[in-house]
Amino acid sequence: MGQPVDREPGAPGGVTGLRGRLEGGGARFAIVASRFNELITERLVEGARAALLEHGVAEQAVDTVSVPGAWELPLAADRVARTGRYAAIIAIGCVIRGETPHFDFIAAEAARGLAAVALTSGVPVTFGVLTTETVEQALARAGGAKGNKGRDAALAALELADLFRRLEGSRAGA
Ligand code: INI
Repeated sequence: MGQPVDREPGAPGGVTGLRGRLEGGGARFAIVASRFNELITERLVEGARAALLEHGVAEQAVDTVSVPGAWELPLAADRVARTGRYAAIIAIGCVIRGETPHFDFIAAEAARGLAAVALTSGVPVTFGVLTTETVEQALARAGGAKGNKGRDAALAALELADLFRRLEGSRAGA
């Protein structure tokens, strides 16, 4: 018998609900982070790490993998997913339009590539990659007035990891 499925009654139309909890104990997580715009990405990494630890993940259960830029995130995330060691991967990066005419290519390929890794591997890959017009907008989302997108991505990773653990614990017809 697997873990009991948490069914939430009262959803519209009598549909039962299933939602992951923010409980990371026992699971391993990887943070795959790019160093480009490192002042920003290191804050996103710290936000992600803090969120994981706050929700029961052991310090030794968080591995951080560093790559040069957002372009390299999908391939690195793919390699990490293939190890089979992680309940979820948090991708961290920062692409700022003002700094490159390549913005659209880098931002779009990072997003497309990371989504593809999640779909092909089945390992949740959450998106803590900022795509902003200015450094100020990025700073605001890296622990400033607009929160910390690294933290948000870690919370999404915790939720999906628990959701999938629960789904795997359920049985057809149960
Ligand atoms: N990488 C980023 O993560 N953000 C950027 O804003 C950026 N800019 O501006 O060019 C950037 N470029 C590097 C790129 O991701 C690769 O690391 C590089 O092209 C080597 O493959």
